Amino acid sequence: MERVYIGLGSNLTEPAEQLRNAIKAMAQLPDTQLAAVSSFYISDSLLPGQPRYTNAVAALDSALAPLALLDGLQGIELDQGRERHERWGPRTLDLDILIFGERLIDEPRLKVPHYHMQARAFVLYPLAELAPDLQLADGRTLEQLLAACPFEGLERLPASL
Ligand code: ROI
Repeated sequence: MERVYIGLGSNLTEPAEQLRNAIKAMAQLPDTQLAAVSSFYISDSLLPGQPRYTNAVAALDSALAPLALLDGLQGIELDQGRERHERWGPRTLDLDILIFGERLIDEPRLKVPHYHMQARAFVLYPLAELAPDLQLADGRTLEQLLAACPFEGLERLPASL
């Protein structure tokens, strides 16, 4: 089993409900257990002109290979009505593998640690709820990334699940 952190995001069709459904679906993935879920956070889209996003991070313990887990997550995205139009477009559900055990993965379909997590408050703050002492496989600590990324613009929801 390896500890895996998943970033969840949605800005269409009842975002909080999308995240709750995705969490239930991830708990049903083969050879995988749901270990923890962060609070939900709301923030403006990094791209103007889109609805606000709801984001969270979940911790899984999984015996799946990284690409098998990615297939499972993409299946959940499709089940929840994800349509791939333009890159960075609004979406009912986005599931990103942020961290996969101690692994550094550089494949066409999957790069881990997730390339964009380092500067995104809506990823780093929920991740810090679950793993404040996390060190990335490339040596950087979550504490360092947080220090460079203000909480600014995030709204933490009191009740999430
Ligand atoms: N903005 C926020 N706040 N949350 C996201 O998950 C998110 N995802 C995206 C873009 C459009 C970059 N902006 C986002 O893909």
